[in-house]
Amino acid sequence: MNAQDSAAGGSYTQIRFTLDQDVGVITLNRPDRLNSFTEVMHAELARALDALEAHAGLRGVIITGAGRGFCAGQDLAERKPAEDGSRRDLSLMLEKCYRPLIHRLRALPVPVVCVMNGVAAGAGASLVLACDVVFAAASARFVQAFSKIGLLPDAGGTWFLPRLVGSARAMGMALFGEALSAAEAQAAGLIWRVVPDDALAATLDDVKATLAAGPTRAYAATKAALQASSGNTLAQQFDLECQLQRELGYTDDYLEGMRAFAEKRAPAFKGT
Ligand code: T3D
Repeated sequence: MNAQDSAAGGSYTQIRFTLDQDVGVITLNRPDRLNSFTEVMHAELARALDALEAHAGLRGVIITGAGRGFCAGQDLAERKPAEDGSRRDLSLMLEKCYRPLIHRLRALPVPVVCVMNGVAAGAGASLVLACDVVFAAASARFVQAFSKIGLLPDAGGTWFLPRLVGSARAMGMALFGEALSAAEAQAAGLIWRVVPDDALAATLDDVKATLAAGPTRAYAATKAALQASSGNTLAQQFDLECQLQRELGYTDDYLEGMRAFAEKRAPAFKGT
């Protein structure tokens, strides 16, 4: 194991994981299966998350996919019907793998940015929606594939979808499972920005540089406040804003931001 492997929590076979400039980049890496989730991939994602959570000074995380797909959800080869017709308890994998993955990403105190290179289906679509910001290639598409195999959206899908697009659109997407283009996803409020396919790699580099140089504590507070808002009254949210802004007012980055403004220069944030 080399030094970089060690920082990144060892070596990986179904994801690629790098951690440099205090930004983690996770690339789902089973391109011939459209990066669908296996138990091995979940275990590797859990290990990458261990490394991210342990990394002091972490400033952001980016998730993307190798090849033409982002993630086609659960690997259906792991769900081949048994010869004897016996059934399986699908909640087991949700509890063991999907629940911790989604919750850990949401709880990271840094922005988690999805750079969506291709199709996202089933739990792969839920993974996209669990990210804080999504940049999608113009050719990427979303498929709520669950109804096609007799299931409901899971991995948090029924929680994210109506909050992002409203219940009418969420219901249509979930029931009919039609593909949504990146442009349609943006118009519906599912994602932040669509970029030309040939600009996606540069977008990833830009996002990485932005996160590495960003006001990390302000990002963390923004993430916490926006996540809390859907369960809060306006008064509770105001209280939270006061508490978080009080804390940010004492940070080095706020002082630097004020100095940079007065000196008419770009701020050099340190994330502290
Ligand atoms: O534990 C539990 O089971 C509960 C949790 C469930 C969570 C879930 O995610 S359930 C939903 C699972 N996902 C799906 O149902 C999506 C299945 N895939 C598709 O509908 C389509 O492949 C896509 C819409 C994603 C993409 O279509 P397209 O035409 O661009 O590609 P393709 O030709 O269908 O797929 C390319 C290859 O990837 C193909 O293999 P081949 O023919 O080249 O050998 C295909 O079989 C494979 N592939 C695609 N999705 C999966 C997959 N292999 C395994 N698992 C997949 N999910």
